[in-house]
Order: sequence, then C-alpha cells, then structure tokens
Amino acid sequence: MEDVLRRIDLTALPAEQELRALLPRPAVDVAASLPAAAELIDAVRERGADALAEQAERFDGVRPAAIRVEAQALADALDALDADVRSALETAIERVRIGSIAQVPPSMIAHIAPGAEIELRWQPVDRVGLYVPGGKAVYPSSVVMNVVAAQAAGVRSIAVASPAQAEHGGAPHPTILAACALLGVDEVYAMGGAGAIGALAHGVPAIGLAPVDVVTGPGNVFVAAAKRVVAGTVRVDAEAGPTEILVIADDSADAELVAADLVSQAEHDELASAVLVTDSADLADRVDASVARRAAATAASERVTASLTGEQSAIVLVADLESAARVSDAYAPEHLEIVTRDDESVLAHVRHAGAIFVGSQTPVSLGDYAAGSNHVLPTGGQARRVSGLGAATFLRAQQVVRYDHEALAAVRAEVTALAAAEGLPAHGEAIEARFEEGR
Ligand code: HSO
Ligand code: ZN
Repeated sequence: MEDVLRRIDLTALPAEQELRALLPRPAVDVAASLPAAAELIDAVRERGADALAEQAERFDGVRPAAIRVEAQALADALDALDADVRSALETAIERVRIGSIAQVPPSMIAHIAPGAEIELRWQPVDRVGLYVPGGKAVYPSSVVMNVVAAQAAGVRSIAVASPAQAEHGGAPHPTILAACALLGVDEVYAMGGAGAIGALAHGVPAIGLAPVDVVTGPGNVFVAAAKRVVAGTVRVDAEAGPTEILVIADDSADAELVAADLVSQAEHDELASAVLVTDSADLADRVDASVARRAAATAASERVTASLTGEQSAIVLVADLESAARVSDAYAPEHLEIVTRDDESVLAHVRHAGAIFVGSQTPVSLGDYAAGSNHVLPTGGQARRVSGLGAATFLRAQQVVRYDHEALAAVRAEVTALAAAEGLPAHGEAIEARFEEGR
C-alpha cells in the first residue's frame, strides 16, 4: 500500500534554517485582508448596530433580531442542553479552572537595599471580549477555555461575541449560548467577523456595549486581520491558524495510539498538520498503516485524508531522539506529544511547543477538553515567541515602589548625576528637595 504520510529522511540532520523549510506551514495571507477588515471596523465605529446587522446579513445570511442576546435566550439554551454534554462541560470547567488559577503568579517583593523594595503585583484587566467563531466548527470547549482563563485572572466583565446563525433565527449557536450561561456570562452578542472585533475593541454605545481591554479568540482570516487592526487599541491574543500535532515516538510506542492521535487533530481541518518524528523506521511503517486504516474509516474521512496527505503532514525519520527534539524545536508545534522509553529526558531537550503531552496516556484530545490545561495555543511556529492562552493573557504586572528617607539618601547622588547627564536637572531637584533643611 502506498504511504499516506510523506516521508522525510533526516537521519543526517540539516541546520535549523533548513529544517524549518522542510515542514511547510499552510500559507494564510492575513495582511491581504487588512484593508477589508479595517473598512468593516470603520463601518461599525460609524454606524454601530446597523452596520453589525448589515454585516450579519451579508456574511452570515441572516439579520439578527437583536445584537445583544436576551437573558431569557441564554437560560433557554442551557435548559435545552443535553444533560451528558452539560455535565461533561461542568467537569471541563472545573478542571480548567484549577489549572488556570494555578497560573496566576503570586505578588513578589524584591528587596533592593535596606528600606527599598519593589513589589511586583498582578492585576487583571477590567473587561475582555471573547470571540467564538460560528462556521462549520462549533466549539463550546473553546468558550470554556477563554472564559475560565479570564475568570481565573479575576476579570470582572466579560463579553462574548459569536456570529448570528440563520438556522437559529439570527442568534448565535445554542450550544455556545448554553456554555456562556453555564459559565455565568450574561453579556453575549450576535455578531461575527471583523465587525465584531471592532465592536468589542471600540464599543457600540447605542446598544450598551462598552469597549474592552483585551480581545481573544480564534476566527477566519478576516478576524485575524481585524485583531491586527485593533491591536493598537486593545491587547489581542495570538493568531489561530490550522491546528498542529507533532509526535516524538520511538519503537516502544504503540503505533495504533500514535496514529489515533495524528488522525484526531487532522479531523479539524484540511490544512491541519500531523507530523510524526521517530528514530524507528519500523514504527514509521506501522503508524502509516494504522493511519491509512483510520483515515478511511473515520467520520470525517475526506477532511482527515486531505490533512494527512497534504504537504504540511509527514513522517520524519531521525537518527536519535535528541535529533527528534531538534526537529520539533525548529517546527515549534502547537501540540507536542512525547511517547518514548524515557519521555522526561526527551522533554529536557525541548524548547519550543505550545503545549507538551507526556506519555502514552496523555493524548492531545484530552487536553482539548478536560486535562485542565488550555487548548488555545500558538500555531504556525508562534510557539517560539508566545505562550498559549491562560490567566496571564488577562493580567498586567504592576510595580509598586517603596523607599524610606535613608534608602533614598543612599542613592541620592546617583539619581542626581544621571539626571544632570541627561540634561534633566529638575529630576535631580525632585530628589534634592527631600534633603532640604527643615524637611
Ligand atoms: N485541538 C483544537 C481545540 C479543539 N479540539 C476544540 C476540539 N475542540 C486546537 O487546539
Ligand atoms: Zn482538537
């Protein structure tokens, strides 16, 4: 049988720059959508709810009866939610809450000198806007990941935006509404795309939508472009591209489990990336055979097959597991799984990954829902430079500076000298004033 996943032989490991080029990422041209996104945002700034309703009609095929979702609609959606799904969501919420609260750093005090200290304290932003896409994928789990992280940070005011759905009378998807209700979020708007991002960032006074400080959440290329447009006004999270899984495995790994995990993320998108990096040609063959069977049998067979046979997916053969870690680092995957004889020593070599799943009993799909970790993670190599979503996304570090007179005296001359050197004598005078006779 022909291979499903293309093979890349890196038993002779090239330099990092070359490595990066070997696993191409699907190209998404966000910059090209900037003018269109800016225009949609401007329309919302100028004409508020009218522009949002027009944009819903144009892009979602329905004019929402009201942009702000009524409290009753949220309660009704929760009532109608399947009992098993509800209790599963409750478990997910509980676990992600524990994981998120643990991410809030405690205040720290640095003692600089006697009588001189700097406290570093973490403050949540006041208000955030969370975007939930409404297209082919409806992910209440993503509502949980965004909202719980913000709540754990201590954010007091949370607004959720999700596109109007024609088949739901112009309201957002009922499962999204139910998840909001379960999380205690009562401010939900039927609005989508770039206009929704603009509405959250700048506010829409006529419908009581106040501007937020941080906008997070995935979306299509227009949403990504809109986040770039408003980035000067609000904080935004990383851009969400197609999902990625990279598995580092040796011959001790169960090929069926590795294949199942590759297929699980390929299920998201034709452009999703599934990569196995292994030092065992035998495991590579067994995983490929299993992937072929699973791809043919799974519900989203076409999408999975497109993802696995795409340029972005592959099996990479390396000489040893240290090389596997280097390949993974060059790629900087959203999700990394390590399934080897000695996972911790492989982990010790890894630097760049959004989240790392260690051992055979920790599949990525566990993390997608109920591990207690957050599933909003950097894709497209952004893991080199940014963290996944978490409480920290909604926190600001604040310095609180405390000096007494003696501590100020100890550094008086230095401050005055530097102030003079910068041609800012009034800075030095503010120090000297504290040492004037009679003070
Ligand atoms: N694996 C996706 C998250 C997700 N999976 C939502 C299922 N639902 C990106 O990390
Ligand atoms: Zn997933």
